[in-house]
Amino acid sequence: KTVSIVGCPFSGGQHRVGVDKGPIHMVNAGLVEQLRGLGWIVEFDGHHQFEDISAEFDPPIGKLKNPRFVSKVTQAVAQVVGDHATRGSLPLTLGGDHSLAMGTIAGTLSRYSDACVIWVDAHADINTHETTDSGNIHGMPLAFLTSLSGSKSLGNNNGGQPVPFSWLDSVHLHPSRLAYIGLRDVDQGEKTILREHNIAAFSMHEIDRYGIGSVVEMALDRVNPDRSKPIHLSFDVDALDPSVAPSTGTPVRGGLTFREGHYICERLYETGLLVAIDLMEVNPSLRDAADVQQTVAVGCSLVRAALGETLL
Ligand code: DIR
Ligand code: MN
Ligand code: MN
Ligand code: MN
Repeated sequence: KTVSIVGCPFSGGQHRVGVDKGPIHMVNAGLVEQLRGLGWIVEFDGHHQFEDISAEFDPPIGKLKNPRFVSKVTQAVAQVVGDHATRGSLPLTLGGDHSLAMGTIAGTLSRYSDACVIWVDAHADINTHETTDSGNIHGMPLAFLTSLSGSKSLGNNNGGQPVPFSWLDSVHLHPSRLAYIGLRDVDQGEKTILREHNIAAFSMHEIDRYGIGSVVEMALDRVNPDRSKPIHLSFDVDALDPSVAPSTGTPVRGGLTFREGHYICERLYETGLLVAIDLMEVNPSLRDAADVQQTVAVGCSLVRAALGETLL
């Protein structure tokens, strides 16, 4: 069993500097050795170098900020993740902001067209080009993946260059293949989308009511009833309570406990169906050194749980 670490020092999907340093900190904290300790063959040949497109050449399209840069980076990530998956290795993508999941999930779908997605986050990240308030693309990846947004919604003029996100036009994650766990800061337009598309969404309210054990089974029952389809786990560290993972760009109180976060990862590993993992939005520039160290350590620990670390 081989895991391929895809380090993505990218922050163009949101405005806070520092989230691009998340993957470097996680690797420096010893993640490669930790995963080898679990019996994995670990491939890691350095973090990805993304060719910058400066703001001057990347003005907003509609409300979307840095559209060309995000499109270019996520297209490259889709290729890398897809290649690892095709070789039979498990891609582990370290972010970086969550717009990267456009690339990771597109990559997973290129190898496993029937894959489902478990999205663990305080936020739904499914704003469209129309519903987004912030224009930050890290709040939008699922709209592009489900084709609620696409290059066609961005017009057809990009100075002779392909319109951003045209590479995603052929990618369609069906909304019935998506389940959320941990939501608690969902925009009004996103609530409408979740309802209209009948997307499986388990917020902190459901976790309080049923407990995390039941919620994970309920989520799997919706997207993977026979426990037979490949699973892509996309984990935004802000799903955890800010007391557990303080160093992240958009913390929201009332989040997952340390154990609830780890339980999700442990249970998904246990299914034997995990084919790709994302660990996103660790920002080592926010809060003090102890908070950063704690957040990075929790990120590594979630990854270990998703790759088979057990308590006994
Ligand atoms: C908000 C915040 N819904 C937006 N999203 C965040 O900008 O669209 N996602 N922080 O992780
Ligand atoms: Mn997110
Ligand atoms: Mn989030
Ligand atoms: Mn599409």
